[in-house]
Amino acid sequence: MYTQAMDLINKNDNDHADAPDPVREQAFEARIAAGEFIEAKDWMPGHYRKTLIRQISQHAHSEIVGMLPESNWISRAPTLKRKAILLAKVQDEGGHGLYLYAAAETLDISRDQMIEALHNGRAKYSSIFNYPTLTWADMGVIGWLVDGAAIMNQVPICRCSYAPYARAMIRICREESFHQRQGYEALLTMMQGGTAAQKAMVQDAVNRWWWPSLMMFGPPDSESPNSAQSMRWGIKRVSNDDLRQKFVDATVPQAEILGITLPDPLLHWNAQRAHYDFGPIQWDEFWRVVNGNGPCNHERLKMRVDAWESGAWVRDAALAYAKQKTPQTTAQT
Ligand code: BYC
Repeated sequence: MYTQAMDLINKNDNDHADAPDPVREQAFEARIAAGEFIEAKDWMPGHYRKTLIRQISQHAHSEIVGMLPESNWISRAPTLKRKAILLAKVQDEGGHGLYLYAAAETLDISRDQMIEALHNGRAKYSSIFNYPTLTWADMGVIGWLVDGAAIMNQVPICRCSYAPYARAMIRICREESFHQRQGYEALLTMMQGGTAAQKAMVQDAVNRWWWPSLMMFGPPDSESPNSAQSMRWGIKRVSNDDLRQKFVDATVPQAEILGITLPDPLLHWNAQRAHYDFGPIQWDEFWRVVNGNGPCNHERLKMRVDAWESGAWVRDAALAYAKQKTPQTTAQT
């Protein structure tokens, strides 16, 4: 069984973790420098713990909010096969959210606290999920570009210095890889055997998702306030700009095979750098979306809050049932 529960925080050890402790801090930094993994029961500086809670909980929220744009298309999938694949993918994303909430809980924060932070706007989730899914081709493009960007970003996190997060990411990345491939295969089917209208639908979806996918990697390194410390601590292993470049380099040849045009007139191979150059990203748009003013921010958050409120009776019933069951179980063991 997959669990994070074996590594519970040693409360006494971490109660005062946020207070400066130069001796322990030095030992911690030495462990990080030696490439050791940190477990939940180990001492860690307060800032390391807070940075992890911020990143892991935002990652978990992204998975859960990320279910919404795709679930919109489950009932409209063109074939039974595509419907089964999409259902499985959306279900996987729910699972990813749960692994990640469980990983964050090892840092002494409750799931209710994290959900509350999402609902009141204190916690972020990925900018990409604030764009609408207008056609069936969006399902293929989300798999190809959005999950493709997610894998590029998440594979290095499998080596994150915080072991419970790293372990969760190993399983998530395996599933993300299937997500990316099913998206690419759906697009290939439309581009190779589809009608002119279907091909135009794919091109339109690529035009709308390309730039927001590049924004997923976060602001440029020079404007990323968290990167330097997160890289030093091995929470992030590769910088925002380097991951973005790797993604562009990997994606351009795939676009050529698909026969679509990426919507960037400045995109070209730079032999000197041995990388693709690409045009400027509209960072104003990125910050607008991150700060709550994208096309679907309001709708996405409302759906999450409504689902939480209308599901309250299920949580209450499950808790009441568990309470009723507990003495009986204890008596039997
Ligand atoms: N959207 O200093 P920076 C998925 C925020 S799940 C919104 O570079 P950091 C998928 C950032 O949080 C995709 N906000 O931050 C799911 C920070 O604000 P705070 C999610 C963003 O943490 C279902 C501020 O901007 N993946 O792909 O060093 C289906 C400054 O940024 C974004 C993860 O969460 C953004 N795009 O680096 C399909 C992976 N970018 O927190 C697919 C794990 C930046 O200081 N997370 N911000 O208020 C990471 O790798 C890093 O957190 C990031 C940002 C690269 C995202």
